[in-house]
Amino acid sequence: MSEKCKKVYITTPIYYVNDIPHIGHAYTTIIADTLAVYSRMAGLDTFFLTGTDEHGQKIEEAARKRDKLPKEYADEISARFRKLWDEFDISYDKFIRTTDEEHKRGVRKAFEKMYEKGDIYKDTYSGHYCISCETFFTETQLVDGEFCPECGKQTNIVEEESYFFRLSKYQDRLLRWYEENEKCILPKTRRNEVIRFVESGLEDLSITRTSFDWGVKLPKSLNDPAHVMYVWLDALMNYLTALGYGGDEKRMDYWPARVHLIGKDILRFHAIYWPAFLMSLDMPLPKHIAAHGWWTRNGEKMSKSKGNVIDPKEVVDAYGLENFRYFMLREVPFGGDGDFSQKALMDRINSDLGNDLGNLLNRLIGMSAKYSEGEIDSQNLREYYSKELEAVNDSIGRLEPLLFDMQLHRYLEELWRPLSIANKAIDSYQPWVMMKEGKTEEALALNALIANILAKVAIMLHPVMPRTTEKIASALSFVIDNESYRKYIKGDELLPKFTIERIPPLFPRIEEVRMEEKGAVKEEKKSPKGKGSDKGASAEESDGVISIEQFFQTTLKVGTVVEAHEVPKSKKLLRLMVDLGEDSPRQIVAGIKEWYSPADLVDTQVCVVANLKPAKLMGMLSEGMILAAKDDSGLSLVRPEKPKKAGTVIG
Ligand code: ME8
Repeated sequence: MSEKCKKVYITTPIYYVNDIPHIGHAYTTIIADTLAVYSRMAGLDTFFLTGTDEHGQKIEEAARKRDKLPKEYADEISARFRKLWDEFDISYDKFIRTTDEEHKRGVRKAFEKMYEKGDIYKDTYSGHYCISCETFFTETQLVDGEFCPECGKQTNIVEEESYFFRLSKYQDRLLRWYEENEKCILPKTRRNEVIRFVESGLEDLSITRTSFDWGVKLPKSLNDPAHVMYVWLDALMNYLTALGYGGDEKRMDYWPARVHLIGKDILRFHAIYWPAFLMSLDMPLPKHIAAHGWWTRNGEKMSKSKGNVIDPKEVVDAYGLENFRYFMLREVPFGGDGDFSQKALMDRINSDLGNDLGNLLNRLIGMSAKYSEGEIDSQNLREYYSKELEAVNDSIGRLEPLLFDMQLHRYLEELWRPLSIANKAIDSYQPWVMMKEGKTEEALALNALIANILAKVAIMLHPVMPRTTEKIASALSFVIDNESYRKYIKGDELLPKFTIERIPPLFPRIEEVRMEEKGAVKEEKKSPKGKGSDKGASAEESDGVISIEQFFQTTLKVGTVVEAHEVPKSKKLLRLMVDLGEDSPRQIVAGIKEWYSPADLVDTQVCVVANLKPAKLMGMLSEGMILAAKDDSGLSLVRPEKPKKAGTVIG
């Protein structure tokens, strides 16, 4: 790592509190923790941030479904994340919540600054909004004209007054940044993707909403209480507010971030919006935005409906926290997708950890007990094994850059080379033969070689397996800290004379799977929503397959249109009054003006989603949604084949 950068700021995404933590969250957090532990050990002043993202329509709805207030619900889930990270010994320095007052103050401050700079303006927004992804899409981005290109869910047409951020203004500066900073987005293939996206043109970004309430209010100076901030502006700002931005500024010297760790699903927000916001705030840009791939289970997407979502706690209880950490980092090249299977996990534990590492320590304990009552002395090591030592040092020297380039699987691969040198040395020099032949000095020097290799490996493996490596170090009579790192990794020192401690095997062999195989649904049911996507693998998703109970959560009714009106200034919307057999007709605003005129609709029947949360479109309340089908030839309303009484339930 460059000496210039003495302060290291590492972040995870802040996780949505609409669902409980799962393996994907654990993965990001474990990578970030590994980097943080490493930089602390390397003597760098490190600040590691994680937390929860608690605002937005998605959370408001998740809370309502459970009959809770959003804050009450957010408190509960946020605490579960925090508890899990504590149980997992995650060494975060701060756990931020977007409902924290200091955070909200910082976000408002940033908004004010961008506004004063002329980067924010007010206009009317009309677009397709996906609540699940909290994102607007243009018509051309939608799948089949209505489904979210990210998660496949139905989008809603939203037309409302909004503040916009001049994202388009930053297009050229962003492109220059990607070009001049080869490693700003890792892995590099992702950088190319981002460049192509930005080159295709950026539209200004709607950054406030009026149709719900659960968010950060605008600064008082704008005097516009109807608006709350777009959840992504609010969320991204956490990286700055956690350092005191807009408040005491206490930790601002950690900025810019060394790395924002994220999953590939949220790259666009981090690689485009976030640097543009920072440019607007005249802040330096992060060094790396590193996007990892997606975890599946036994080759299948994880989803609640299949019941195959992996609870990281369950894996850890069954196989051990540090084995799990090692597996996740070693199994998949960073950026690629990974598959979780118990077999793969067991193989890694039994083979890499048990055979290559654990057995080496056991062999050393056994040999040194036999030949020298456990005493290990490095004094003759260089004389007999300088070639091996050099090869080991070469390998160790290649490691650090791999870590901060996020090549974590290669880091571990390279770290196993010294172990293989050690194991091979025992097999080829056969110390038991040397002892028989009276070459005691050589045999004891070989033990010292093994001990020194184990010490170096333990130090470099420490960020991945903190406790296990502490046990190895303690058996070898040293402590893993900046001092030992400087002596044995950066420097050329060898372990002083010591007596090895006998410790029980670190990686007892695992013969049988320890977790029940869940959700062994082999046949992938075809999603009616067309394209699936990355986001679909997260725990909250259902891949489009729902139970009959879930279907009946939607109330569909036949309605009779009693009035239909154009909406002034809107190209897309019509305002209908629909009789659903209730006391009075409901007002429904529908985006169907391109295909129907008001006169076509009056006295006809339509099918209505009757239990949808009322939404405001262009300031008008809409109390339901009309069903329609759209293909290349246009849009048609879905209607009962024969007239039915207004209010008849469909299903
Ligand atoms: O997106 N495999 O939060 P989120 C690997 N609040 N990683 C996965 C995964 C999987 N199957 N599923 C989730 C948000 N992740 C926003 C972030 S940041 C300013 C705001 C990981 O709870 C991955 O890191 O949906 C992904 O980016 C993150 O969880 C998304 O978490």
